[in-house]
Amino acid sequence: MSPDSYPDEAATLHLPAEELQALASRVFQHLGLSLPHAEAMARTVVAGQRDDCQSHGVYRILSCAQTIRAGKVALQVEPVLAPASGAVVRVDAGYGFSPLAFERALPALVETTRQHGIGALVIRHCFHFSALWPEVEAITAHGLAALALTPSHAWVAPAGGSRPVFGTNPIAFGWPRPSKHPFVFDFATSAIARGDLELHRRAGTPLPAGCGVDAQGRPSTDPVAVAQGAMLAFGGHKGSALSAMVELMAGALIGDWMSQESLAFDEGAGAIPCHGELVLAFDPARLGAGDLAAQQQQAERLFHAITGQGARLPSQRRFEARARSLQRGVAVPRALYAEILALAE
Ligand code: NDP
Ligand code: PYC
Repeated sequence: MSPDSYPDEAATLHLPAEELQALASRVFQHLGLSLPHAEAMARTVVAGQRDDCQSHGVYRILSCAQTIRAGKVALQVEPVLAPASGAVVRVDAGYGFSPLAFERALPALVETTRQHGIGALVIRHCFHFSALWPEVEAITAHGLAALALTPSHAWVAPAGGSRPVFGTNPIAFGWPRPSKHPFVFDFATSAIARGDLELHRRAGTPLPAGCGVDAQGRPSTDPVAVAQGAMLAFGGHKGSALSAMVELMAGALIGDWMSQESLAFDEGAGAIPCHGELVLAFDPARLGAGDLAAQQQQAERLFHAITGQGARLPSQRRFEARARSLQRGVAVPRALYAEILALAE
């Protein structure tokens, strides 16, 4: 869904991932973040850029900078991990950015999931700007399946309506595959992610049809008009219901804000959303009938039935981009690189 805004090789830099990581961390520290936050955030945005996820790659440094300027995010706060309670792991991000809270809680989530067969990680009070696939992928690296949900800001109208209620509310799922990249999907429940809408606005290109309505409720492909009106859920009433589920499960269920509350807290500052996240993990070795190899073979038959007819698995494009980035360096548009460098000055 990204606008094809970076096709020009002459306008693109290729940087080793380590160099981009060092730059992103330096910028975040210059903006006032503690070293652990800066490093965790840099890992997140560099992973997005490395995997050619333009709306959640290093472009996100600009929206994080805007969020910091808005003055609401805690820059030095240490996430507080509560003692494990049954299968539930809780971490309070203290109104800091989310990646450090996830990283700090991951070992406890893995341990509790191995113990109980299922684990729930509740992250509360975080500013959330990232894609969810890095999180579910990190969980699959431990041989566990994972599901992650989070609200955002109320930008999306329910099916049949024209006023924003839902966030762009992503859902990500990961399934571990021995000796292979995991099966991972991760998508907004809106027809287009807000990050991609912003990239269309920056590039001056229209949105695909069906992504939003203007302030009068008329269908529009103008990103500015849709930002003033409402985005639409993907798949009509089905995406709309999934989006409501995300609000409930990663908002009301965990006692944190939903997208309307996040937007109200923003008070027009244009900062990234502030709310919670729910991450569920499942241990196939504990939930199955005791033959893990058979379970894995069963899953592989499904994947083969997909790829065997020429269809691709989700994340295949991303993993191919990752391999290219590791070989040639991570592609970054020169103009974006200059904007990021300017933030370090
Ligand atoms: P896309 O529509 O680009 O991709 C959705 C998924 O479908 C990906 O896993 C993708 O894999 C896969 N896919 C795409 N095309 C095909 C195909 N032809 N066959 C099989 N699989 C396919 O994602 P979105 O634009 O909806 O979301 C982009 C990102 O935005 C997500 O990472 C999401 O987490 C993030 N986001 C974050 C929010 C937040 O609040 N933090 C809010 C909303 C979105 P591949 O990548 O390999 O193409
Ligand atoms: O792209 O919709 C989005 C988004 C919201 C918060 C972070 N990304």
